[in-house]
Amino acid sequence: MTSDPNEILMRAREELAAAGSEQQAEAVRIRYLGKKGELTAILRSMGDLSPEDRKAVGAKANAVRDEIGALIDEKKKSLSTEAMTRAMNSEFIDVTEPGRGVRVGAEHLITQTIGEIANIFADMGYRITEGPEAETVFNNFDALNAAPSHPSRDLTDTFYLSEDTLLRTQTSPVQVRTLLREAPPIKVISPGRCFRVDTPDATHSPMFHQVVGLLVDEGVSMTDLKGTLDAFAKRMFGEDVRTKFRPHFFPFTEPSAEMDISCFACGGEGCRICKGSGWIEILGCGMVHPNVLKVGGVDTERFTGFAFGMGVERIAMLRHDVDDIRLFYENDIRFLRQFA
Ligand code: 2NL
Repeated sequence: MTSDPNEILMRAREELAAAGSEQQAEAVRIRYLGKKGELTAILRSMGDLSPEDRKAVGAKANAVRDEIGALIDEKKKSLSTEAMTRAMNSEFIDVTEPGRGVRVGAEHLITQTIGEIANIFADMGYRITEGPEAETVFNNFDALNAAPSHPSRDLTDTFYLSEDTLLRTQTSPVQVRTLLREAPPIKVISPGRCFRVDTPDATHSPMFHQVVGLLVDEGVSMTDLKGTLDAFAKRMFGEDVRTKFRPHFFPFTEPSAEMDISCFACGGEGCRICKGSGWIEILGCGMVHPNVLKVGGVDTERFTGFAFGMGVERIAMLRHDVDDIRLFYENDIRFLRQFA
Protein backbone atom coordinates (compact mmCIF):
# COMPACT_ATOMS: atom_id res chain seq x y z
CA MET A 1 0.00 0.00 0.00
CA THR A 2 1.15 3.55 -0.69
CA SER A 3 0.02 6.93 0.48
CA ASP A 4 0.76 8.63 -2.85
CA PRO A 5 -2.55 9.90 -4.30
CA ASN A 6 -1.21 9.75 -7.86
CA GLU A 7 -0.22 6.13 -7.45
CA ILE A 8 -3.67 5.36 -6.01
CA LEU A 9 -5.30 7.09 -8.98
CA MET A 10 -3.29 4.93 -11.39
CA ARG A 11 -4.23 1.69 -9.69
CA ALA A 12 -7.89 2.72 -9.49
CA ARG A 13 -7.81 3.48 -13.22
CA GLU A 14 -6.38 0.03 -14.03
CA GLU A 15 -8.83 -1.79 -11.80
CA LEU A 16 -11.74 0.13 -13.28
CA ALA A 17 -10.59 -0.68 -16.80
CA ALA A 18 -10.63 -4.36 -15.85
CA ALA A 19 -14.05 -4.18 -14.12
CA GLY A 20 -16.61 -6.21 -16.09
CA SER A 21 -19.68 -5.47 -14.00
CA GLU A 22 -21.31 -2.75 -11.93
CA GLN A 23 -20.53 -4.76 -8.76
CA GLN A 24 -16.83 -4.83 -9.68
CA ALA A 25 -16.90 -1.06 -10.24
CA GLU A 26 -18.57 -0.59 -6.87
CA ALA A 27 -15.82 -2.74 -5.28
CA VAL A 28 -13.29 -0.18 -6.55
CA ARG A 29 -15.20 2.63 -4.82
CA ILE A 30 -15.22 0.69 -1.55
CA ARG A 31 -11.49 -0.11 -1.80
CA TYR A 32 -10.44 3.53 -2.31
CA LEU A 33 -13.27 5.80 -1.22
CA GLY A 34 -15.05 3.63 1.35
CA LYS A 35 -14.86 4.11 5.15
CA LYS A 36 -11.76 1.91 5.27
CA GLY A 37 -10.57 2.95 1.79
CA GLU A 38 -6.98 3.86 0.92
CA LEU A 39 -7.72 7.45 -0.03
CA THR A 40 -9.98 7.88 2.98
CA ALA A 41 -7.03 6.78 5.15
CA ILE A 42 -4.85 9.50 3.61
CA LEU A 43 -7.46 12.19 4.20
CA ARG A 44 -7.90 10.99 7.79
CA SER A 45 -4.18 11.06 8.59
CA MET A 46 -3.67 14.66 7.44
CA GLY A 47 -3.59 15.91 11.01
CA ASP A 48 -0.13 14.31 11.40
CA LEU A 49 1.34 16.45 8.59
CA SER A 50 2.97 19.84 8.73
CA PRO A 51 0.68 22.74 7.69
CA GLU A 52 2.44 23.14 4.28
CA ASP A 53 2.33 19.40 3.46
CA ARG A 54 -1.27 19.25 4.67
CA LYS A 55 -2.32 21.89 2.14
CA ALA A 56 -0.54 20.27 -0.82
CA VAL A 57 -1.42 16.64 0.03
CA GLY A 58 -4.99 17.63 0.96
CA ALA A 59 -5.61 19.38 -2.35
CA LYS A 60 -4.12 16.49 -4.31
CA ALA A 61 -6.04 13.82 -2.32
CA ASN A 62 -9.36 15.68 -2.76
CA ALA A 63 -8.77 16.04 -6.49
CA VAL A 64 -7.95 12.33 -6.79
CA ARG A 65 -11.02 11.42 -4.73
CA ASP A 66 -13.27 13.46 -7.04
CA GLU A 67 -11.62 12.03 -10.12
CA ILE A 68 -11.93 8.39 -8.94
CA GLY A 69 -15.58 9.04 -8.05
CA ALA A 70 -16.24 10.46 -11.50
CA LEU A 71 -14.41 7.57 -13.20
CA ILE A 72 -16.50 5.02 -11.27
CA ASP A 73 -19.77 6.76 -12.18
CA GLU A 74 -18.72 6.89 -15.81
CA LYS A 75 -17.69 3.21 -15.82
CA LYS A 76 -20.98 2.17 -14.20
CA LYS A 77 -22.95 4.13 -16.74
CA SER A 78 -21.12 2.56 -19.68
CA LEU A 79 -21.46 -0.95 -18.15
CA SER A 80 -25.18 -0.41 -17.70
CA THR A 81 -25.55 0.84 -21.29
CA GLU A 82 -23.57 -2.17 -22.53
CA ALA A 83 -25.80 -4.56 -20.55
CA MET A 84 -28.90 -2.92 -21.96
CA THR A 85 -27.59 -3.10 -25.53
CA ARG A 86 -26.69 -6.75 -25.06
CA ALA A 87 -30.19 -7.49 -23.70
CA MET A 88 -31.84 -5.56 -26.52
CA ASN A 89 -29.92 -7.57 -29.10
CA SER A 90 -30.31 -11.02 -27.52
CA GLU A 91 -33.91 -10.55 -26.32
CA PHE A 92 -35.25 -9.27 -29.61
CA ILE A 93 -38.99 -9.80 -29.90
CA ASP A 94 -40.35 -10.37 -33.39
CA VAL A 95 -43.75 -8.72 -33.11
CA THR A 96 -44.60 -9.88 -36.64
CA GLU A 97 -44.35 -13.57 -35.69
CA PRO A 98 -47.73 -15.39 -35.76
CA GLY A 99 -49.33 -15.93 -32.33
CA ARG A 100 -49.19 -19.24 -30.54
CA GLY A 101 -52.88 -20.05 -31.09
CA VAL A 102 -55.46 -20.23 -28.31
CA ARG A 103 -57.21 -23.55 -27.70
CA VAL A 104 -60.90 -22.79 -27.64
CA GLY A 105 -63.27 -25.13 -25.84
CA ALA A 106 -66.65 -26.21 -27.18
CA GLU A 107 -70.08 -27.06 -25.86
CA HIS A 108 -70.59 -30.68 -24.81
CA LEU A 109 -72.78 -32.61 -27.29
CA ILE A 110 -75.52 -32.95 -24.65
CA THR A 111 -75.54 -29.16 -24.12
CA GLN A 112 -75.64 -28.61 -27.89
CA THR A 113 -78.55 -31.06 -28.27
CA ILE A 114 -80.51 -29.38 -25.48
CA GLY A 115 -79.88 -26.05 -27.25
CA GLU A 116 -81.19 -27.36 -30.58
CA ILE A 117 -84.34 -28.82 -28.99
CA ALA A 118 -84.89 -25.63 -26.98
CA ASN A 119 -84.47 -23.43 -30.08
CA ILE A 120 -87.10 -25.36 -32.02
CA PHE A 121 -89.64 -24.97 -29.23
CA ALA A 122 -88.59 -21.36 -28.58
CA ASP A 123 -89.48 -20.67 -32.23
CA MET A 124 -92.96 -22.07 -31.48
CA GLY A 125 -93.34 -19.65 -28.58
CA TYR A 126 -92.29 -21.82 -25.64
CA ARG A 127 -90.44 -20.33 -22.66
CA ILE A 128 -87.62 -22.26 -21.02
CA THR A 129 -88.00 -22.90 -17.30
CA GLU A 130 -85.51 -24.57 -15.02
CA GLY A 131 -85.77 -25.94 -11.49
CA PRO A 132 -83.75 -27.64 -8.77
CA GLU A 133 -82.23 -31.11 -9.14
CA ALA A 134 -83.07 -31.82 -5.50
CA GLU A 135 -86.89 -31.95 -5.42
CA THR A 136 -89.74 -32.76 -3.11
CA VAL A 137 -91.42 -36.16 -3.33
CA PHE A 138 -94.62 -34.17 -3.81
CA ASN A 139 -93.44 -32.33 -6.97
CA ASN A 140 -91.70 -35.38 -8.43
CA PHE A 141 -94.39 -38.02 -7.74
CA ASP A 142 -97.59 -37.01 -5.88
CA ALA A 143 -98.42 -33.96 -8.00
CA LEU A 144 -97.79 -36.02 -11.15
CA ASN A 145 -100.48 -38.52 -10.17
CA ALA A 146 -98.04 -41.35 -9.44
CA ALA A 147 -99.86 -43.95 -7.34
CA PRO A 148 -98.36 -44.58 -3.88
CA SER A 149 -97.41 -48.03 -5.17
CA HIS A 150 -95.86 -46.77 -8.45
CA PRO A 151 -92.64 -48.75 -9.05
CA SER A 152 -90.46 -45.69 -9.80
CA ARG A 153 -91.09 -44.47 -6.23
CA ASP A 154 -89.20 -47.48 -4.91
CA LEU A 155 -86.16 -46.84 -2.72
CA THR A 156 -84.16 -49.06 -5.05
CA ASP A 157 -85.02 -46.92 -8.12
CA THR A 158 -84.82 -43.37 -6.77
CA PHE A 159 -82.08 -41.47 -4.91
CA TYR A 160 -83.89 -40.28 -1.78
CA LEU A 161 -82.27 -37.47 0.19
CA SER A 162 -84.80 -37.81 3.03
CA GLU A 163 -88.33 -39.15 3.45
CA ASP A 164 -89.80 -36.24 1.46
CA THR A 165 -86.92 -35.08 -0.75
CA LEU A 166 -85.07 -36.75 -3.62
CA LEU A 167 -82.95 -36.24 -6.72
CA ARG A 168 -85.60 -35.64 -9.40
CA THR A 169 -86.20 -38.67 -11.65
CA GLN A 170 -87.51 -36.42 -14.47
CA THR A 171 -87.80 -32.69 -15.15
CA SER A 172 -91.63 -32.66 -15.07
CA PRO A 173 -91.55 -31.39 -11.42
CA VAL A 174 -90.20 -28.11 -12.86
CA GLN A 175 -93.53 -27.81 -14.68
CA VAL A 176 -95.47 -28.72 -11.56
CA ARG A 177 -93.79 -25.66 -10.05
CA THR A 178 -94.93 -23.64 -13.09
CA LEU A 179 -98.51 -24.89 -12.69
CA LEU A 180 -98.45 -23.99 -8.99
CA ARG A 181 -97.04 -20.52 -9.68
CA GLU A 182 -98.78 -19.42 -12.88
CA ALA A 183 -102.22 -19.48 -14.47
CA PRO A 184 -102.88 -20.65 -18.06
CA PRO A 185 -102.00 -20.05 -20.82
CA ILE A 186 -98.80 -21.94 -20.05
CA LYS A 187 -96.27 -22.88 -22.72
CA VAL A 188 -92.92 -24.04 -21.33
CA ILE A 189 -90.12 -26.50 -21.88
CA SER A 190 -87.82 -27.67 -19.08
CA PRO A 191 -84.41 -29.18 -19.83
CA GLY A 192 -82.16 -30.58 -17.14
CA ARG A 193 -80.38 -33.36 -15.33
CA CYS A 194 -82.28 -36.34 -13.88
CA PHE A 195 -81.25 -39.19 -11.62
CA ARG A 196 -82.27 -42.82 -11.31
CA VAL A 197 -80.61 -45.71 -9.49
CA ASP A 198 -79.12 -47.71 -12.33
CA THR A 199 -75.99 -49.72 -13.00
CA PRO A 200 -74.25 -48.02 -15.91
CA ASP A 201 -74.12 -49.93 -19.20
CA ALA A 202 -74.21 -48.96 -22.89
CA THR A 203 -77.77 -47.58 -22.62
CA HIS A 204 -78.20 -46.76 -18.89
CA SER A 205 -76.74 -44.08 -16.67
CA PRO A 206 -77.74 -43.02 -13.12
CA MET A 207 -77.56 -39.42 -14.37
CA PHE A 208 -79.07 -38.34 -17.67
CA HIS A 209 -80.84 -35.38 -19.26
CA GLN A 210 -84.44 -34.78 -20.20
CA VAL A 211 -86.39 -32.09 -21.98
CA VAL A 212 -90.07 -31.99 -21.08
CA GLY A 213 -92.70 -29.67 -22.47
CA LEU A 214 -96.08 -28.50 -21.21
CA LEU A 215 -98.83 -26.51 -22.89
CA VAL A 216 -102.06 -25.60 -21.12
CA ASP A 217 -104.72 -23.40 -22.73
CA GLU A 218 -108.36 -23.33 -23.78
CA GLY A 219 -109.37 -25.82 -26.44
CA VAL A 220 -106.10 -27.78 -26.58
CA SER A 221 -106.57 -31.25 -28.09
CA MET A 222 -104.60 -34.29 -29.19
CA THR A 223 -104.34 -32.81 -32.72
CA ASP A 224 -102.36 -29.87 -31.28
CA LEU A 225 -100.03 -32.33 -29.59
CA LYS A 226 -99.53 -34.33 -32.77
CA GLY A 227 -99.01 -31.28 -34.96
CA THR A 228 -96.53 -29.75 -32.51
CA LEU A 229 -94.46 -32.91 -32.10
CA ASP A 230 -94.55 -33.70 -35.83
CA ALA A 231 -93.22 -30.19 -36.55
CA PHE A 232 -90.53 -30.71 -33.93
CA ALA A 233 -89.50 -34.08 -35.42
CA LYS A 234 -89.21 -32.61 -38.93
CA ARG A 235 -86.97 -29.76 -37.77
CA MET A 236 -84.86 -31.98 -35.54
CA PHE A 237 -84.40 -34.99 -37.82
CA GLY A 238 -85.22 -33.74 -41.32
CA GLU A 239 -88.22 -32.57 -43.31
CA ASP A 240 -88.75 -36.06 -44.76
CA VAL A 241 -89.41 -37.88 -41.48
CA ARG A 242 -92.92 -39.10 -40.74
CA THR A 243 -94.27 -39.60 -37.22
CA LYS A 244 -96.56 -42.14 -35.63
CA PHE A 245 -98.13 -42.31 -32.20
CA ARG A 246 -98.54 -45.61 -30.30
CA PRO A 247 -100.74 -45.86 -27.19
CA HIS A 248 -98.77 -46.00 -23.95
CA PHE A 249 -99.28 -45.38 -20.23
CA PHE A 250 -98.00 -42.55 -18.03
CA PRO A 251 -99.69 -41.68 -14.72
CA PHE A 252 -99.49 -37.92 -15.52
CA THR A 253 -101.15 -38.03 -18.96
CA GLU A 254 -104.36 -39.57 -20.30
CA PRO A 255 -104.41 -40.64 -23.03
CA SER A 256 -100.68 -41.24 -23.31
CA ALA A 257 -98.56 -42.17 -26.30
CA GLU A 258 -95.06 -42.77 -27.52
CA MET A 259 -93.97 -41.06 -30.71
CA ASP A 260 -91.83 -42.83 -33.32
CA ILE A 261 -90.20 -41.19 -36.32
CA SER A 262 -89.54 -42.96 -39.61
CA CYS A 263 -85.85 -43.83 -39.69
CA PHE A 264 -83.84 -40.78 -40.77
CA ALA A 265 -80.99 -43.05 -41.83
CA CYS A 266 -82.83 -45.45 -44.20
CA GLY A 267 -86.09 -43.59 -44.78
CA GLY A 268 -88.08 -46.49 -43.31
CA GLU A 269 -86.59 -49.37 -45.29
CA GLY A 270 -85.04 -50.92 -42.19
CA CYS A 271 -81.36 -50.63 -41.23
CA ARG A 272 -78.85 -50.93 -38.39
CA ILE A 273 -79.96 -47.59 -36.83
CA CYS A 274 -83.68 -48.52 -36.61
CA LYS A 275 -82.86 -52.18 -35.95
CA GLY A 276 -84.65 -53.24 -39.13
CA SER A 277 -88.07 -51.82 -38.16
CA GLY A 278 -87.97 -48.56 -40.12
CA TRP A 279 -89.13 -46.65 -36.99
CA ILE A 280 -87.31 -45.05 -34.06
CA GLU A 281 -88.90 -44.22 -30.67
CA ILE A 282 -88.21 -40.57 -29.80
CA LEU A 283 -90.40 -39.41 -26.93
CA GLY A 284 -93.36 -39.96 -24.60
CA CYS A 285 -96.38 -37.66 -24.55
CA GLY A 286 -100.05 -37.29 -23.77
CA MET A 287 -102.93 -35.06 -22.68
CA VAL A 288 -102.25 -33.74 -19.18
CA HIS A 289 -104.21 -35.79 -16.61
CA PRO A 290 -106.94 -33.69 -14.92
CA ASN A 291 -105.53 -34.68 -11.52
CA VAL A 292 -102.26 -32.93 -12.43
CA LEU A 293 -104.04 -29.79 -13.67
CA LYS A 294 -106.07 -29.70 -10.43
CA VAL A 295 -102.85 -29.62 -8.35
CA GLY A 296 -102.13 -26.30 -10.04
CA GLY A 297 -105.66 -25.06 -9.40
CA VAL A 298 -106.46 -25.10 -13.11
CA ASP A 299 -110.16 -25.13 -14.06
CA THR A 300 -110.32 -28.46 -15.95
CA GLU A 301 -113.71 -27.62 -17.46
CA ARG A 302 -112.18 -24.64 -19.22
CA PHE A 303 -108.55 -25.67 -19.82
CA THR A 304 -106.83 -28.72 -21.26
CA GLY A 305 -103.18 -29.35 -22.07
CA PHE A 306 -100.60 -31.66 -23.51
CA ALA A 307 -97.15 -32.64 -22.27
CA PHE A 308 -94.18 -34.56 -23.60
CA GLY A 309 -90.78 -35.71 -22.47
CA MET A 310 -87.66 -36.91 -24.26
CA GLY A 311 -84.26 -38.29 -23.26
CA VAL A 312 -81.49 -36.02 -24.54
CA GLU A 313 -78.78 -38.71 -24.52
CA ARG A 314 -80.94 -41.03 -26.59
CA ILE A 315 -81.54 -38.35 -29.24
CA ALA A 316 -77.85 -37.37 -29.35
CA MET A 317 -76.83 -41.06 -29.63
CA LEU A 318 -79.24 -41.64 -32.50
CA ARG A 319 -78.24 -38.57 -34.49
CA HIS A 320 -74.49 -39.03 -34.06
CA ASP A 321 -74.36 -42.83 -34.07
CA VAL A 322 -72.91 -43.02 -30.54
CA ASP A 323 -73.17 -46.61 -29.28
CA ASP A 324 -72.43 -46.14 -25.54
CA ILE A 325 -74.04 -43.55 -23.23
CA ARG A 326 -71.03 -43.68 -20.90
CA LEU A 327 -68.92 -41.89 -23.54
CA PHE A 328 -70.78 -38.66 -22.68
CA TYR A 329 -69.48 -38.64 -19.10
CA GLU A 330 -65.94 -40.00 -19.45
CA ASN A 331 -64.65 -36.63 -20.74
CA ASP A 332 -62.29 -38.28 -23.18
CA ILE A 333 -61.33 -35.28 -25.31
CA ARG A 334 -60.88 -37.48 -28.41
CA PHE A 335 -64.59 -38.38 -28.20
CA LEU A 336 -65.85 -34.89 -27.26
CA ARG A 337 -63.78 -33.12 -29.95
CA GLN A 338 -65.69 -34.86 -32.72
CA PHE A 339 -68.71 -32.69 -31.89
CA ALA A 340 -66.87 -29.38 -31.37
C1 2NL B 1 -91.33 -40.09 -20.50
C2 2NL B 1 -91.87 -38.95 -21.22
C3 2NL B 1 -93.29 -37.31 -20.28
C4 2NL B 1 -94.60 -35.63 -19.25
C5 2NL B 1 -93.39 -36.26 -19.41
C6 2NL B 1 -95.75 -34.03 -17.79
C7 2NL B 1 -95.60 -32.92 -16.98
C8 2NL B 1 -96.71 -32.35 -16.42
C9 2NL B 1 -97.95 -32.85 -16.66
C10 2NL B 1 -98.03 -33.96 -17.48
CL1 2NL B 1 -96.55 -31.01 -15.38
N1 2NL B 1 -96.95 -34.53 -18.02
N2 2NL B 1 -94.65 -34.57 -18.36
C11 2NL B 1 -95.68 -36.05 -19.99
C12 2NL B 1 -95.54 -37.13 -20.86
C13 2NL B 1 -94.35 -37.77 -21.00
O1 2NL B 1 -92.06 -37.88 -20.37
O2 2NL B 1 -90.88 -41.03 -21.12
N3 2NL B 1 -91.42 -40.03 -19.17
C14 2NL B 1 -91.08 -41.10 -18.30
